[in-house]
Amino acid sequence: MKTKFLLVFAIVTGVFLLNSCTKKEPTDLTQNSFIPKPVSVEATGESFELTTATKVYYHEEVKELQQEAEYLAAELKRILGTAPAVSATSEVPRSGIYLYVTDEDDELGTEGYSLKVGKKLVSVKAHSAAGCFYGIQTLLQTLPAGIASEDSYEIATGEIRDFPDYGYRSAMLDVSRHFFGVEDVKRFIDFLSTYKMNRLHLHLSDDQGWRIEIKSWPKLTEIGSSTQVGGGEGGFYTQEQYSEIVRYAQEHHVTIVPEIDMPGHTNAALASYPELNCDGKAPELYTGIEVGFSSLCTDKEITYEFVDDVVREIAALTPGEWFHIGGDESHSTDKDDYIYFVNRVQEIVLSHGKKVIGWDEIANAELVDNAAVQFWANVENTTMGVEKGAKVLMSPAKKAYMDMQYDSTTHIGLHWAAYIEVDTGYDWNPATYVEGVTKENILGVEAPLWTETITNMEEIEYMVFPQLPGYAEIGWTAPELRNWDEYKIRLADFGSRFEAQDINFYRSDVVPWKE
Ligand code: TNX
Repeated sequence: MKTKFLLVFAIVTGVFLLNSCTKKEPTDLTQNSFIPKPVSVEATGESFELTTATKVYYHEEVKELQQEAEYLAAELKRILGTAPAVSATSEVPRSGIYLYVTDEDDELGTEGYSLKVGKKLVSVKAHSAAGCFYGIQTLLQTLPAGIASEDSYEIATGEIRDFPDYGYRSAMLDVSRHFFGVEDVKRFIDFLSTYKMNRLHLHLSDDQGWRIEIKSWPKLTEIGSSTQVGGGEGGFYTQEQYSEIVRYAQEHHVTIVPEIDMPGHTNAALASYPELNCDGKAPELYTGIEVGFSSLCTDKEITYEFVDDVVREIAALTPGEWFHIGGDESHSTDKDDYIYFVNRVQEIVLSHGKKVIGWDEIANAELVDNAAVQFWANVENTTMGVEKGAKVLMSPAKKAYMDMQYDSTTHIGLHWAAYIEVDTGYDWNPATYVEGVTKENILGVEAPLWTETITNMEEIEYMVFPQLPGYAEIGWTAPELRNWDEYKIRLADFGSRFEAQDINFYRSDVVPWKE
């Protein structure tokens, strides 16, 4: 009798235990970790079952949504092992995942979205394809990061409503000090878009290398691209390759902002064309890391013909509205010459249909309408820019420079501005960081990665993770919703995602990573 009872007991507990192991149903959407943190998350206590039979639908009136639906299907294939079917529909489906665009619900704005997870239907609603793409990113964060391990997953039901604090959320990659090929740039774009960043600033020229083909000035790449810091072989993008980057970025709702740094940081151009030098002599190519020694000759007309050709060719390949003219650290250009040069170059940029952005030093010139200054170090320049009517892109070197070492033991990176641990990088508010520069003056936030010490993708990853998700959150999530102690817990949950994506990240001691 007793043994029989024990046996029944064992079977019942066994079945119960087995059940609770195989069917883990998450039922509280608010327990998920999202980066950037959404505006609001409400749970409704049930779950949606995602299986290999789940279909992805998009509203047929909005053709661009096909691309978003296919993107989602490809991501789900990574997780489920097979890609769900994608189809256009004119009606709200009863089950599956449904993407649609509407002009209702003003609060969402151009890039916001609402993600509703019901028991049978997941719907992503937005005003634009970009908004749907961001809803998809959030949906993907409710699922495991990795490769198929089960053939169905439960997603907790509820609603997420979300929209960004700033419209310009950016990172910069310096491809001049060390050159990075198209595939590396695409991976970098993946990093940005996963965290809802929407601009990639490419630093395409500097003393150490000219990195984009200019058909009217072919020696820029024949000579000027042939090396890099440390003397490696360098490289450049053909115009076709640059266009491929632009296209890939567009598909991920990222706009490329090209930078040609001038009048300083131009040794590679000066070495390629002697006529751009005041003394008519080409300097040697440069592979060191000093700054501030080179300048285009600001009183030769050929300089402006050169700038006009370069801006015209790049602008024609760049659908985005901004052109970055650099303008930093022109220590070997006389101040009046600098102002004269920046004034003329701004007009050239406007004549090719682009808006002007430059490092904070350009505020010393007369700024054209709609110009933006990028704050990196100098508060006076930045407030002068604001007084002249410019918007500010916030990239304080002490907070947002991804090439700064985490601490004195970091084996790559610089520390001229600061050591930037993960908490230091996260814990600041762009709208209060510079006295006199308020939210209304700010275009957005950018985290630059300079590459004097960074030579390959693994090193990029180490400096960019886990910092980049934090900068993305600073751009997306309003400051009243952010605090480090809560963020670090969410960030810790992302460790397994970084691993699944094979990202070589810095396991900072200030983040409570899971085993
Ligand atoms: C300053 S930031 C520079 C760059 C360097 C960087 C290294 C800026 C506008 N100029 O030329 O690469 O420091 O951190």
